[in-house]
Amino acid sequence: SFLDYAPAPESRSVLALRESYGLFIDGEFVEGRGTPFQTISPATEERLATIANANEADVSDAVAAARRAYDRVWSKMSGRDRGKYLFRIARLVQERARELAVAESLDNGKPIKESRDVDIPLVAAWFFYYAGWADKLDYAGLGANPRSLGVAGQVIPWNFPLLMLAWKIAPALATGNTVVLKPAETTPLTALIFAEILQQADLPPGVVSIVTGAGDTGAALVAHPDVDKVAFTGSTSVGRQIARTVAGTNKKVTLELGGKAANIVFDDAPIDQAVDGIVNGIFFNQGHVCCAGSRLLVQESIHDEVVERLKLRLSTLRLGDPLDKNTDIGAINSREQLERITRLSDLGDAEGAERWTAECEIPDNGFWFAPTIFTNVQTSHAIAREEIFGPVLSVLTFRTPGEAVAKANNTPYGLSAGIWTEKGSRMLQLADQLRAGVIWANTFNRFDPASPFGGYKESGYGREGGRHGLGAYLAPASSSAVSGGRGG
Ligand code: TXE
Repeated sequence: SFLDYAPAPESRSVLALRESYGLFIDGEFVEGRGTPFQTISPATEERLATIANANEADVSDAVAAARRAYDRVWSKMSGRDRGKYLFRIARLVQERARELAVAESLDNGKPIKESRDVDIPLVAAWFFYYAGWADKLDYAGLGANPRSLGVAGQVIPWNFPLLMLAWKIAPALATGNTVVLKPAETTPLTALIFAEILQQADLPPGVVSIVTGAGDTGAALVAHPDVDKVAFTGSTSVGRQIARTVAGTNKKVTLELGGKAANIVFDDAPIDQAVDGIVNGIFFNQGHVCCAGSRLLVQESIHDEVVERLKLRLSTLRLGDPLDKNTDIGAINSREQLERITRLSDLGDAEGAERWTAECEIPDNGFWFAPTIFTNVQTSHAIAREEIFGPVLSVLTFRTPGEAVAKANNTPYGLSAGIWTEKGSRMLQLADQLRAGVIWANTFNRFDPASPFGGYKESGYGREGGRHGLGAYLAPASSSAVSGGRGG
C-alpha cells in the first residue's frame, strides 16, 4: 500500500511546517483564547500542526483591526497602490507555489498534481486579475467612483482552501475593503502560510486578518456588528443560518452554496472528449466540488457505451498518497465527509440503483472512497437530488432535448451544468433553458477569474469572479446610474 511508500523527500521538504500556528490579527501571529485544535492529514491521520482557536473576543479584535486599517489606510489609498499590493501577493504565491501545493495536498488530501497545476496557479491568477481592476473600478458597471463597503467577514470551506481564500480576498482588497477571513477547521494550513505571504508583501497590518476555528468562530464573525459585508461559501444549511443572522441588518451578503449539476451528453457528442469531461466533472478533487457534474444525463441510445467507457477509464485511475505525482484520486477530507458520502451511497442501494465501484486498494489509515457509479437512477432517488460531495456519479437517461432540460432543472440547486453536443444551435438553446449560473459547452470544471461564478435557487446568490464579482464588494456611487449584470 502507499503507506509503505515514502513520498519523494524533496516534495515534503519544501514545506517547513511550524509546530503550531497562532491567529493572524493586525499583521501578527497571536495566541487564540479558545482551545487549540489539531489539523491532520486525511490520507494518514497524522497530526500536521496545532492551530489556534479564535473565540468571540479574538474575532472582535480582528474586526477592530480591520476597521482601523480601513479608516486609516486602505480606504484612503489609491486604487493603483492597492493594485501594487495585490500584484506583489500574486508574485509571492507563485514564488512559494511548491510549498503551498504540498501544504494543500497534505491538509486537504487532494492529489498534488491538482494542487500544483490547478489550485495554486488559479490562486495567483485571481490575485493578478483583481490587481488589474483596482485602479479601474469606474468601469465596474456601477458608475463613476463606486464606494467600498468597509469590513468584509468571509467564511470559506475546505474543498479548495487557498483558492476559496483568493476568490474572497482578491476582489475585497481590490475594491478597497478590509477583511477578516475564517478558513475551514479541517484545512487551515494554507491560509496561515498565506498570512506569512501578507507579511512578506508588507500589507499594512489589519487589512487582512485570519481567524481559525470552527463554526462558532464563523458565526461570531458573521454576527459581528462592525462587519459590513458577509461572504460565505459552504453548505446550504449554514448559508440559510447566515442569511437569517444578517436579515434586518445593514450587512450585504453573498452566498455560494451547494450544487447538483447535470452533465448532459447527446448522442452526437465527441465521445472520447465527453467521457474525459464526465470523469473530470465528478472525480476531480474527489468530487468535493460545488459545481461537480454529479448527475450524468446521457441520451438513451449511447447509455451503455458511455457507461462501459467510464468504467474502463475509472479502472485506470490511481487512488492513494496525495503527494505522489501519479495519484488521480486523493483522500476524502474528513471522517464526517466520508460518513456523509457513505450514507448517501447506501441510500442509493436501498432505493434500487445499481452500484459499480472501481477496483482499487484502499489504504488502512485515512479516509477513502473508491470512484463509484450508480446506474438505473431515478429522479426521485436521494442520490439524484442531494449533494453527495464525493466521488460518486449518478447516471440518468433522456430521449429528447426537452426531457434533458426538464430533468436537469429538476433540482433545488442551480449552480452549474455541462452540455456535450456538436450541434451549436442545440447548445445555445439548451444553455438558455437551463437554470444554472455556469454552463460549460463541451468541457467541464473550467475556471477563469474573468468569468462570473454563482448560482440560482438553493445554490445561493451573488456572483464571484469577473467584473460582476466587484459588485459584491462595492456600493454604487449615489449619483450614477447602475448598469451591472445580475451579479452581486
Ligand atoms: O460545511 P459547512 P461542511 C456542502 C457539501 C458538504 C456539506 C457539509 O454537501 O457535504 O456542505 O460540509 C463554517 N456560521 N458543502 O459541514 O459547515 C465552517 O467552519 C458561520 C458545499 O464542512 O457549511 C466552514 O468554515 N460559519 C460547499 C464553513 O462554514 C459556519 C463547500 C463551511 O462549513 C457555521 C463545503 C455557522 N453557523 C461544503 N457553521 C461548496 N458550496 O463548495 C459552520 N461554519
